Amino acid sequence: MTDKSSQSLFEEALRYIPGGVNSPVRAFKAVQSDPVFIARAAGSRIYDVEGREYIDYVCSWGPMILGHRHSEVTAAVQEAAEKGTSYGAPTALEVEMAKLIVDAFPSVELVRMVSSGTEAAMSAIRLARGYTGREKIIKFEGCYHGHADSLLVKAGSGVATLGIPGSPGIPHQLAALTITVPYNDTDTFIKAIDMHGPDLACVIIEPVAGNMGVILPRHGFLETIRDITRRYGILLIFDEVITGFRLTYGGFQNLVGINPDLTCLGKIIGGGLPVGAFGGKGEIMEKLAPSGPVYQAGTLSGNPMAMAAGITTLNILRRNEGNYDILNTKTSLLCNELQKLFDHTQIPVCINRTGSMFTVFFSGHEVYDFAGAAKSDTELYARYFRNMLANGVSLAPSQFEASFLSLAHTDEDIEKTLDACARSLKTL
Ligand code: KE4
Repeated sequence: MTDKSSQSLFEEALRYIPGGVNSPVRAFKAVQSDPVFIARAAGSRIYDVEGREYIDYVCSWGPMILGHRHSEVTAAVQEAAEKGTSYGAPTALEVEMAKLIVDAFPSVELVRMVSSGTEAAMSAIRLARGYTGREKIIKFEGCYHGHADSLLVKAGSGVATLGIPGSPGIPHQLAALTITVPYNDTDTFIKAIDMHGPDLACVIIEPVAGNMGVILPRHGFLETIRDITRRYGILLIFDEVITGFRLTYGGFQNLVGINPDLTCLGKIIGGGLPVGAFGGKGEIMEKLAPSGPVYQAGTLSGNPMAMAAGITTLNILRRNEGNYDILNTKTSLLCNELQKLFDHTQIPVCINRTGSMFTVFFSGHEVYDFAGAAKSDTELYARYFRNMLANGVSLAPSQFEASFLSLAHTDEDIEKTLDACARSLKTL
């Protein structure tokens, strides 16, 4: 373990890494803090380089559903490493992972492994464009599908109009092919279809949004999207990078009985190692090289260590169907008790939860789209985050992220979290 502090490590990191981090949200800018450098983790806890212990609700942004350093996952990775770390050739592990995914997702007949959620979404969109011969896509405001150019696009001037770059470096011509629609806004979605339907290759959506904070689809929203896209020959892509194996042993699609044409996965299926996947109908997936003309590739796709970690994680989730009830019950208890604490202090919050993912929005209104999420008091969230961190609880360092429970979170963890919250609210 390093003998350096988070502060000294951050100062050094800034000399070699843009912003001192390898992914922006870790810089804690949204909560006006300097980042905490983590030395190790086990179960529901993470430990910073100065030895401080935190109850962890980030869970590496979703993958650690079993908790950190699960003994069987660690052993599987060690065993895989003993055989070498990468071959650049097919392995039995990739077949086993593919079979697990196909067996868990009725909508998935073939699946391709990649190394990140960004790759999964980027590749799924290229496949949709190649399969349909069309170029435009629809995404939803506040949904995040990784940082591929076509997806870092924000709504144009009017609603459902052609997109504009959401970041420097994205060609306007490309951004213009992405139409952004408000989440849960069926009328505007239909308007966008009326305007662009014959030119649309796909619609991509987080069936439960996690990247503007947790936002659930309103009744009929997803069903309408599925019905209309089917009628227009537009591929429907469910981005289940977060929700895949988070809410049930499969996807949110299993719970709502909707079959998208393509599904993106990541996070949990890698057990904490770099992973992504996209899969769907065989006739679509067969268009991918080498069976078809749509090119997609990856040096470390299906990496044996990532497969070993992911397969072990999925097998543990699968062998006890009660796991999801445990996760849901614990998260429901936590959120209900958090609500009571906030109600007691008259601080208006909207707590959105499904399964073991949740967000405390510092807003007095129901939050059902990005505009609503954006009305949250992010300053207050930042103060809450800092107080909770000081009280030994690690939450998502942004109002617009999801927090997660793992199977390692105990009733004692929940109690300690509620105590930390009560103390944190006193000095908010
Ligand atoms: P990655 O490329 O970060 O593996 O996955 C991109 C991605 C795709 N789809 C969804 C629904 C996602 O949530 C993500 C990534 N999630 C963020 C957190 N909300 C990753 C954390 C980060 O960017 O550091």
